[in-house]
Amino acid sequence: MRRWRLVVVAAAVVLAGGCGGGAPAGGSAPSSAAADPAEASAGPTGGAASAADGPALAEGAAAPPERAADAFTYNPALAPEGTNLAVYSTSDGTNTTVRLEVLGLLPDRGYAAHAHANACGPTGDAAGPHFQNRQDPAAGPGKPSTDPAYANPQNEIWLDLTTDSDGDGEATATVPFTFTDRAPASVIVHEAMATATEPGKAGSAGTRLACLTVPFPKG
Ligand SMILES: [Cu+2]
Repeated sequence: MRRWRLVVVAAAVVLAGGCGGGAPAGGSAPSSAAADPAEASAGPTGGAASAADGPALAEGAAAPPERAADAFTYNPALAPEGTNLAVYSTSDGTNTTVRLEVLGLLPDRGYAAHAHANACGPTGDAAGPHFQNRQDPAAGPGKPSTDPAYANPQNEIWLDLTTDSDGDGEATATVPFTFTDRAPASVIVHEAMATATEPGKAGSAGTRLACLTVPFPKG
């Protein structure tokens, strides 16, 4: 927790400098300093702090596919270019905690988000289906899992969040499994404001707005 006090000081300096606005387009120092006011203002919620103690597994400012490397926006109207995405993950050997931090999405809006099976690519589809710990045998290519027995936030990693007035937000998910020879490879932010849970629609969250490739460690 000591780190957070330093971070708050750094954030205060940044804000005093009048740099509280949109997402930084580049440069790791400003983006990491700006990433932390959201963290500080949201406060410690549950296991969020423990997932934050290490470095981000992946972080990047979203760019259109023709210029993106690891962080993509497929819809700049809803996920503006420059939106900063950062993902953290820790495991205690039994559970896995994943945190998503966003900076610079639209303000005061819900966004559904999940860990997906594949890395990001030129289109949102490249990331494949949601990562599932127990894979739904009824799902397959072009046929997403919509059975709540599999498409649920204990078997998948759901990171739905609500942004603040600056468009910043975060979500933390703790799931009762660890990664094996299979691990997710990205986090997708969707158009829907929350992930559906009802049978036949479970896991659905609308079009894919943004994607961050994340090298989640395999077990
Ligand atoms: Cu998703």
